[in-house]
Amino acid sequence: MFRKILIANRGEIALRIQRACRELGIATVAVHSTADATAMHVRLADESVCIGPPAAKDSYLNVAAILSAASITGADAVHPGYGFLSENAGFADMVEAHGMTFIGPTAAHISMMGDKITAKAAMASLGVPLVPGSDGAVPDLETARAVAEAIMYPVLIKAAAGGGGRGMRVARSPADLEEAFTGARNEARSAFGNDSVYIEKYLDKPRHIELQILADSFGNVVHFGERDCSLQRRHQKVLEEAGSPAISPEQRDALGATATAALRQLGYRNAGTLEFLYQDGQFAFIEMNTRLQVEHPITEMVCDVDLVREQIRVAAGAELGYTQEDVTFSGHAIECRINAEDPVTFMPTPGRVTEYHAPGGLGVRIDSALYAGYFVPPHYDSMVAKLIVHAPTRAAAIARMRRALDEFAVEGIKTTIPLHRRIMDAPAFQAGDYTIHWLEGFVGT
Ligand code: MV4
Repeated sequence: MFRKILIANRGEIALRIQRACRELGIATVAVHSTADATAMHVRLADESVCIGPPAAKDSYLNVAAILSAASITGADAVHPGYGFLSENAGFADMVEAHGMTFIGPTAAHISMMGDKITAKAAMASLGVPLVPGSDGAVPDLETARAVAEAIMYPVLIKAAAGGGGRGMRVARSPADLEEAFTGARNEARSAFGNDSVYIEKYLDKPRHIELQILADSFGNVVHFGERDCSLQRRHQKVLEEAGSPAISPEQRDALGATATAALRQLGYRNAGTLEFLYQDGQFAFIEMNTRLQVEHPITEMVCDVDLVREQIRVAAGAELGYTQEDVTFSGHAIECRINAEDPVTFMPTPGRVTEYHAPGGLGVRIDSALYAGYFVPPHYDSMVAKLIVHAPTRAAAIARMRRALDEFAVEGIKTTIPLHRRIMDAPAFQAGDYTIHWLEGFVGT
């Protein structure tokens, strides 16, 4: 097992990883920007190293500074968390080249999944269903026309290097195609430095459902069921549920069997998430995330598993030690992402937190690095807390979330707590009757 892990992240996820390390008896090294000198992840770590000025590109994305911090503190592994360098194959390579373990998949698997075209080709060859679309990259408008005619409009042009909705354009009819194709291509070139694009049939009312998997280095792969992440605004998830209100246990088992078989064939290891669109009773793979995700706690609650502990164990060369039959699902979990934002305009609201009181009681979990007196810096993501509830049924989880939101006190800055209260009270949410478009209609954007 590792003796010391450097955590290349900040905020709640740095704390989350520290907690797993502490329970495993592993020492922790925090890294921080000058803006985060008094942050909770620095205060609670065994050691800390300042790695640069506030801007993420100079600190949390500063590979040389992070590797130096790992070397001088004698860390034997690096956990990247989510965001920042977590899906940077070059960083994973560099960590390993410096004689340390990157807690995640191989650089080759990160690269394969980072390019959506190679990710889809790999999954298709292993029997995972896809949205109908082009066979790989679409080099020119003429090819785009032929593909669109074959799969029928509406179609979506997507960037191979995409994610977060950038470099994506809908063409509803042949008249839209040229502008969508050149628009997607130009946006992909400027956003990612890679103008490779592909085409899919546009699904108009899907749910966004993802499957959590975990693999060791011995070919053991298990899944921990699905999360429904359909409640999003401008490609930012707002609330997630495990399981999905739209999926039966039989559908979960079938999808899980297909996905785990595919990842076993690929020789994938560590944690990963397969993203699907679900519409008209069909799943279609769209992307894979090769890291721990923000919403992993809801899976932990329904499966009673510590996913970060498992990531560390398998990275250290341990076997999973259990099989799919040992994974059980109990009750329902919901996560509300609490952002330092105006709940109506969604403008970020950095500033001083003057009062802080977290809810508690049965089935309530808070993952947050907030404290009374903390100054929320303006330089990073606005998510400041995750409120997670677990209860025997979905209705009981909604009731529990409602009362936990009412207990939650964050003063001095505006947060999205009032938005989550409105969602809990919405009949469509209570019925589980929503797609990826529902929230944007609900909040009026
Ligand atoms: C789609 C789609 C409809 N049809 N693909 C958006 C981000 C990217 N990761 C995948 N996205 C979508 N791909 C086809 N063929 C609709 C979206 C989409 C979406 C997907 C998941 C969650 C939120 C979304 C919001 C808008 C569009």
